[in-house]
Amino acid sequence: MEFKVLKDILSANDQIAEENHELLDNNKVFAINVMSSPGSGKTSTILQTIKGLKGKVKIAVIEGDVSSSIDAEKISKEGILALQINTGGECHLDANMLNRAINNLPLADIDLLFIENVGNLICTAEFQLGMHKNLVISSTAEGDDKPLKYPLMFTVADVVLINKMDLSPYLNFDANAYKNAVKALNQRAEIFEISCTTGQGVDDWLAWIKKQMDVE
Ligand SMILES: Nc1nc2c(ncn2[C@@H]2O[C@H](COP(=O)(O)OP(=O)(O)O)[C@@H](O)[C@H]2O)c(=O)[nH]1
Ligand SMILES: [Mg+2]
Repeated sequence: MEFKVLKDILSANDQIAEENHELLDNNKVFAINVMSSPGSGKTSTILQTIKGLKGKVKIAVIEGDVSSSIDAEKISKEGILALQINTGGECHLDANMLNRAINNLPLADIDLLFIENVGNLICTAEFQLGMHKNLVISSTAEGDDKPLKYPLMFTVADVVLINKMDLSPYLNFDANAYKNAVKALNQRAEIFEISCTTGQGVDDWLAWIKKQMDVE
């Protein structure tokens, strides 16, 4: 019974996710759903991307958090449109929340839309939002076993970033073990090693986005 209820909720969600996808496509907005555990570097990655693509692409950000608008304020300070969704306790964004948010955005003036999902590696992966790509971020400080512990997250990823590479000399993060674990779940996802603090590897990540969006 419980299973059936969950299935019904998910199929209703998927229908709205399809609507979201169509709405974004009709307005030529490329949208990325950013997922990770709290503190891996979602906001930092979005800020680095804004810095790298400013003047080339028009960016907007939807911030999903259980509460507060701290991240939306950080984005707004860069002169970028940021919309905050507070889930009020829910551990993930769903397609309906996104539908309301994107209907409140000036889509015709946006090329690239980031969705910063609620920080966790479990339920965020279960809810389709209708975005174009799923970005999953891990940081070296979390350990290299996350793909083994949270397989669904890494199965739905289209691209994976290993952030905080500047800290790796102080940690025992085995990048090869991590990458092999991701590849065992998902052959499709490209993996980049970056540091939002030093800027290491960020150009490779920016090149990936530019390729997806077909911009120079
Ligand atoms: N050393 C180091 N710290 C980082 C890096 N990226 C982010 N941080 C720090 O990690 C903390 C969490 O980052 P944040 O982007 O807010 O993570 P979020 O919760 O996933 O959005 C902040 O204090 C950042 O300054 C990095 O590459 N290296
Ligand atoms: Mg954040």
